[in-house]
Amino acid sequence: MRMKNLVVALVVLSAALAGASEENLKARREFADMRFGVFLHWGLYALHGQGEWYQANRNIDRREYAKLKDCFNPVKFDAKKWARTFKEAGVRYVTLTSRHHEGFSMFATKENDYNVMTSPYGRDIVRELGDAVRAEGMKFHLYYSLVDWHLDEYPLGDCTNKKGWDSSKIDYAKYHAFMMNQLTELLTNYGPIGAIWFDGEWDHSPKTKFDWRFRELYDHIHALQPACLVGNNHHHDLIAGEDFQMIENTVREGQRLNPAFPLETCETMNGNWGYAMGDLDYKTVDQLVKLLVRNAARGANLLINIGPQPNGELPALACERLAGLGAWLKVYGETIYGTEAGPVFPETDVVATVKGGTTYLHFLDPKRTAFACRIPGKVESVTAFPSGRRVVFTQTAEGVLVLAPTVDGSVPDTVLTVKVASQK
Ligand code: FHN
Repeated sequence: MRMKNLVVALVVLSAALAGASEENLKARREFADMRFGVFLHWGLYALHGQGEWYQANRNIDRREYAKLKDCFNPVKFDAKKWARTFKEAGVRYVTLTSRHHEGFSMFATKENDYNVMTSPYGRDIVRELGDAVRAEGMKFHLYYSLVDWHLDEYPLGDCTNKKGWDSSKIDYAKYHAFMMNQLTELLTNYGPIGAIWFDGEWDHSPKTKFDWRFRELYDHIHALQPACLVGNNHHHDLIAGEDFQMIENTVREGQRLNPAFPLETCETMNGNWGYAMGDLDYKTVDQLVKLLVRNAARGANLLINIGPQPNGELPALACERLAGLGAWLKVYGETIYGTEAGPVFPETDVVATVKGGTTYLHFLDPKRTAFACRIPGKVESVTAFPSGRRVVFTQTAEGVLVLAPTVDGSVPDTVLTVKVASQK
């Protein structure tokens, strides 16, 4: 059975076991084709300009921290402008923190008043961004924290800031109901949500065997929106009810992955998730292109993170990098979107993506002058991408393809298109 058929069979089998709906399976396939998303970590923490863990890292009393709500007023936020920036960058979906560990909701929740509607800004950021993103033809996903550094009911975990906590009020049943209700709000009031991205399971170490009651959360999401994908940043194998796997920071050799499920890896564009005014150490466009290509070659979407500023603007450096990625994708997108993982060439800087009978070889080292690799099937032609110029090749009886590629040092990635004869 060919690789693609095997993957499809595994998807159908695992879906049957997990009871995934047709809409959900379709959404998984579409998600797997997207390859490029933007992650947005935005909340009260932007006001400090020191990342989203500021409250916990500095052990700030949560009642003092909560006063930031009265200063949240990102007057320069323009959802349509953000959405155009992402669209131009070739982004296919946007994942926004609806509520991060600090507990502040970026939407009009009725569950508590620690939310954007009671801040001076008083506008529903989830609604505005969701509408704008969908209007540009992209999908809208929501990050949702399992950890809450504000609510008394949240059961203190290993990483939780304990200052200002009344631990006599801890009540997971109540907190679980709070999450269920907020998920109802998010999945009934904001149009189609492409995915819910859970984060924070690691706050309770496996030793404590804390029961998050995930299945109830997952089933609730699927009951409200069957096509909404569920992912959980728990850093271990998928559990029943999850629809995609995620890895924080790039996929590495030897990581255990389940080929039956779409894969996403998230990465910071600088060194922080939330806005950090002291961190201008952004990856270059060249590095970001390589990251995107390496992820695609492993069958993963890249979810690249930006921390929006407290005034409501995206950092200029982030926009510049997005524009660079967009310019690259306009030319090379065909070799990334809708592709699958290609053959692996260990210990080389050459990676591959595959679409049907076409293999795209990506040469990521500008100094490489020759290359030999094993390509499954009989090679019919090799051409430079995008020029279409013919490249001389030989293929041995053992199926080894020998090339003398002209690597163009002025681009981050020299691509060759290898067409393989269809197999009967
Ligand atoms: O604690 C969070 C962190 O702030 C950020 O949201 C990242 C994104 O993957 N996830 C957690 C750390 O694993």
